[in-house]
Amino acid sequence: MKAAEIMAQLQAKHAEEKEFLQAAEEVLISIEDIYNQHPEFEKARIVERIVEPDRIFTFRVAWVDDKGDVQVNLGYRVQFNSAIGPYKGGLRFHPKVNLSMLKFLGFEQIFKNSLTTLPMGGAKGGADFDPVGKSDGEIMRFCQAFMTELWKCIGPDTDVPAGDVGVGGREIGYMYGMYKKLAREYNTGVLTGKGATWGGSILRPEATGYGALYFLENLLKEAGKDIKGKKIALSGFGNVAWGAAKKTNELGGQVVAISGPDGVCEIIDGITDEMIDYMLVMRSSNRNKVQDMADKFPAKAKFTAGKKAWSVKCDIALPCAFQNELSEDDAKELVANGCWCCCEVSNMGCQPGAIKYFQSNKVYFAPGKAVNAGGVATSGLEMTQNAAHLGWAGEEVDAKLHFIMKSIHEACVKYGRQADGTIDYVKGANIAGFMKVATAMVEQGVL
Ligand code: 2IT
Repeated sequence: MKAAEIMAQLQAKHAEEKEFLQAAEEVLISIEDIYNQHPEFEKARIVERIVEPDRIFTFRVAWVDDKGDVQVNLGYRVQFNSAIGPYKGGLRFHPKVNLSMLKFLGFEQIFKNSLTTLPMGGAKGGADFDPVGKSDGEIMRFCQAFMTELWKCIGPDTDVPAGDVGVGGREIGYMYGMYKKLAREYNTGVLTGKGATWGGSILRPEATGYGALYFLENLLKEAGKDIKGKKIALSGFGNVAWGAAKKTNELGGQVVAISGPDGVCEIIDGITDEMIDYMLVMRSSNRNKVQDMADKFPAKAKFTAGKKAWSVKCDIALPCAFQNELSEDDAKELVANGCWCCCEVSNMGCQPGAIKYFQSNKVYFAPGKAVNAGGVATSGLEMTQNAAHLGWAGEEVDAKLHFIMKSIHEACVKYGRQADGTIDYVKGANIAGFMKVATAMVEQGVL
């Protein structure tokens, strides 16, 4: 297999799908050498098959807004790969959602889910619906309309969606309600990220951020370092940034920045628990403005319009918002300001030029599919609880999450250790995730 040749074919076939091509290229370059040491992969054309989804559903979502006007959105579910288990992955509601975005996210999910140690295939879905400024009633009607199509594609043992950008506990609740009504099936395991009183994992809301901090702890330990007193810049203020901020405080780090589409809030003397709680209020307001934090806590947060979190001096950068949110110029600014570690918590949060710049400047860098896998891993634990009709205490879920993040870190080290002793976490994560899926595909025949 030659990564460049496969990429040329993909470019020709899917020229418009920039994000998907970016995600595919990173994986193909990482796995090229090890793939070519396995003739059984080449014989089974694993790479040609793994880059095409099993199937894609697209559908119209029509709903009525508060003014009585009809709105029309596009809904999707990309079922990418089922080699190691039922399809699993989030739903994203965002005006920029398109097939390229969901194919990149579904593709990433294959390897991420494989890294979790749990049996889950890869999928992603969503809609080009913009939650900003929508009322609770509009959110409910949209979620219900979306589910009137999606329900036929999913099921507790076939495909299990969850939240992503724009989809949290409230949306999962509305979608589950409509699923239950349409399917006349009362198995809560069809969606994860549910409310804690009706089958949700106690720790799912925190899990992506907590898992990322556990991964970071493992990375720092490997590097002979510690998180205590380190300045951490986070981007976003949504569910993922919230969990990361909570755990940073608990472990003795200091959050120095959060951000939003409107700009950055520099946090003076670290974020407080009250401010972390306020992130939830800001999110549920659907205003999407980080300036609200500075308005509420003027002595603690200084807002600058139009700037990113990467303009604030820090030791460790944690992108927690959106793909490609950290550019090569941002990486240069971070490094010039003394940043020496970056863990992607968002999916593909760093542009390829930023990753190259970090790696060539000896900045510890780890990719989203390893760092943020605690979210989907906890979804996997939620599925297990639902299938067994029981609930686990938060401590039990947390212990399992700790173990999973440690295992993911070990897998990255195993496959990413370079001749000079350093660890290429991008290569390590991609190879470790790929090997399991490729082996399963070979064993299951040509499909
Ligand atoms: O990107 C992700 O891993 C998620 N949005 C979570 C997916 C899940 O099924 O919990």
